[in-house]
Amino acid sequence: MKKSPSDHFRGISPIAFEGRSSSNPLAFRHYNPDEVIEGKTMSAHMRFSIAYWHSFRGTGGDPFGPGTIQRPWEKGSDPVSVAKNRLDAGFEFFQKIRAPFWCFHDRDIAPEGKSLAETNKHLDKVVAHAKALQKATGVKLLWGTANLFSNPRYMCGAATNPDAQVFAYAAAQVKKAMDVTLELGGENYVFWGGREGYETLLNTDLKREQEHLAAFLHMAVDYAKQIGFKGQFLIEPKPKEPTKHQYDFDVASGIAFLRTFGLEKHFKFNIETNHATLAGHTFQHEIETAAAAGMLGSIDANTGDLLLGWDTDQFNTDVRELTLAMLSILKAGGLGSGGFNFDAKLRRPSIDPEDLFHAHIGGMDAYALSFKIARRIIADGKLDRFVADRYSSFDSGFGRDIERKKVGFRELDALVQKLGEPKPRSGKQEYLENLLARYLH
Ligand code: XUL
Ligand code: CO
Repeated sequence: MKKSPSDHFRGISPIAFEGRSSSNPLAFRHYNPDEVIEGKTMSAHMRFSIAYWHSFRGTGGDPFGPGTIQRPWEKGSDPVSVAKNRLDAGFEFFQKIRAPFWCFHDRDIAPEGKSLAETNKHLDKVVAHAKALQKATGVKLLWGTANLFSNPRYMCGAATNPDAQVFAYAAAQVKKAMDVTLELGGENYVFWGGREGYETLLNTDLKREQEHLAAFLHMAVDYAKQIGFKGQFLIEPKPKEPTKHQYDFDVASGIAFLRTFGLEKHFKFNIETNHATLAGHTFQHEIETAAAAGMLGSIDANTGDLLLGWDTDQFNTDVRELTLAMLSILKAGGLGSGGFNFDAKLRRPSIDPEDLFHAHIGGMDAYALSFKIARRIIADGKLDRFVADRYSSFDSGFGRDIERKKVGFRELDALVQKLGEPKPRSGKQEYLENLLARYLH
């Protein structure tokens, strides 16, 4: 491992793998980045990424009180030098936690200026620093994105704003965000439309707004071609929060939107666990829906709270949920250029720099363990055989003719006159839940 250029997390060494029997809270028990599985290191299998906005910009503030989290490196003579010091601390953390990737929004890494031109200048200075840090540490950019939701100009949306000048501003911002993502070798570019939706239909032309969003995404596709950006575009669905209704509600509505506007070849999905829950789905449901359309791209790894109805962005240590997700991801052939990005934040009272390590160690270990369990389940084949057998009536005879579109209602009517009532067959859910539990415990 290359040496970190700073020493902000004093007293914490790079996290080592110590195995299941370890009781060291600052060690991995399941994630061994260097372990080789099927010719690839665990690090390359998992492609873990750190979300800069939560881990280095989130303050711990909530609507009822200010920030709490302590970040001794937040100093410097001007906002750009503070941003650079923070980035040093960030890369030190990425290295010490053994994450090969990071992700950011444009406004996370550099301060806004008085004009777009000044903001872009700030961004260029910080991006040059980030590029040097990437080179020095070997940490790479999983994806970049633009923050089109914090600045008050976007209060009524960015690409779906009723004011064409705001649309234009958002376009200019994404243009620059794509430039810097390319500059830093980003493997993907994410669109999360937190304000692309509405608060009330009383003031909203829904059809026009959706058309504008599609026009915006087409412009992004065109611009990527112009600058030679070859990374994968990803839509990150979320049903609500901050807007009452978000157009990229879930994966299924995202697929319909992309296909309606001829964008489906250019986009895949970045699926976030907590967003799935807010849409009334399981994490696995969203993964399966994207995979079925060949549009599974990347994961924003987090979870919500069972008893709270908002996006709490917690670290996920639920091995059962993650094993089911991993099963679907592995069966879909993996995430390709995507990865597992910890879009998760510390709880407000978790104020020590060390807490950032505990949080990520827990998340990484849970994912690594789930990866191994899911591989065992697949190798065993029992679950797959059960499902294959359940549909086996479509493998031959008239079942196969149905799948091959060789028969219609007339033929099937004649068949039923002959065969009579189908024999009922148990779905065996409880048996399967017990089978799953045997792999987990
Ligand atoms: C918000 C969210 C975003 C996106 C990137 O819920 O998940 O942080 O991941 O804009
Ligand atoms: Co996210």
